[in-house]
Amino acid sequence: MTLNIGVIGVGMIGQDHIRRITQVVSGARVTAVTDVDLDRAKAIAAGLPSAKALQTGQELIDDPEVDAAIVCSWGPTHEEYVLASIAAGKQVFCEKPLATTREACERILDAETAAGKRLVMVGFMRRYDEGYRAMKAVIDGGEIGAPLMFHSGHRNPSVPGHYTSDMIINDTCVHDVDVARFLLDDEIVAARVLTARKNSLASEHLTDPVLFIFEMAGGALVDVEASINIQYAYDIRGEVVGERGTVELAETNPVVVKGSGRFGGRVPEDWRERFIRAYDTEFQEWIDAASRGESTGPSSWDGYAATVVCDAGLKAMQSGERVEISLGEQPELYRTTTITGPTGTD
Ligand code: NAD
Ligand code: ISE
Repeated sequence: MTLNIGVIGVGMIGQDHIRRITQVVSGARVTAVTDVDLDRAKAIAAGLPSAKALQTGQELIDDPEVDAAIVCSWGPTHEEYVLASIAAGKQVFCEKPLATTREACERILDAETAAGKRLVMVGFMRRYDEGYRAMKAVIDGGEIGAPLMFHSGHRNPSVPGHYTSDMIINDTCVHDVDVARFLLDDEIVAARVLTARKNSLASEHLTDPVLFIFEMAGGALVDVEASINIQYAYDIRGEVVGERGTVELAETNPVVVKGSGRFGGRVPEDWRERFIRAYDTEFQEWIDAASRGESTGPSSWDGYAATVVCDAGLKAMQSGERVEISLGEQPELYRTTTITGPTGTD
């Protein structure tokens, strides 16, 4: 079966996912696209063999030639399209964040639990990265003992002009929040944020860099160093310190180059390059599951948890205080597939 996909929002990542569906992964094709910038949607559709440009996201979700939707529009618009997909009974892949407020995420949890089956997957692609998967296998295998600390480094060379001061937490660190829950298989119960001396290369309105610190329910500590104007490259780091050993992400280069009295390798330019294989795996797993009418991967609960932690992070950044986090009771629907399982289906 070929899964017919409709794409809502055809900006940077929407176009990258269309390339992936069309040229890299198997079992799917793009049959419809939409964007508030309709000319952009028309231009993208014109370059595809079987896609039409539609006026709105709702029209796309209702279209009989769309089996499943991908939401790649701006964060505050995600809730509307995820809810519409659930109402239509269609599988939906939503780029992070699931939604930008706790209340919006709760409305999605309520709609999905009322539907009685998982329909939503959230685009936390780090769970599909070979490095993070290998780290998790080491932790789960017990070799380093119980994990005590996780140091995460998230360095962006620059950010787009529309990036606001809150986004260092809810657009950038949201990935570290999810990967901490994934690696440590635990929920976050408190957060604080320290701001360092400001990078003079950052725009006036941005806070950069920050140290976002979480306490896990089981007592482990996580520190995330986030930089958004570090110029030199897109550099993602991670190290888990256990009771009797450590595990860390290796550099991603297949070769080391020596010359002119130095040795070195390439550091990725941006997230597209660093996580290219992770996005491919993420999409193949989603397409395979959606074609069977099933869900897989990071759930609405994972999206909700990440948004609630980021809300707390924003409060902590503004107040300078430690902020406690309570997620409330996890609905039964999500109990089998949260945190640990990017590959489990239900
Ligand atoms: P972008 O600005 O390049 O593209 C967004 C597109 O959505 C634009 O073309 C815009 O016109 C369109 N749009 C906005 N509101 C819309 C609406 N209501 N209906 C239809 N189209 C609408 O942004 P981007 O970098 O592609 O990011 C898009 C989403 O993907 C964001 O949620 C972002 O956080 C996420 N993202 C995820 C990753 C990742 O690593 N997983 C990387 C980049 C972006
Ligand atoms: C971007 O939206 C992403 O999701 C990238 O993965 C992240 O590294 C970057 O900071 C975000 O702006």
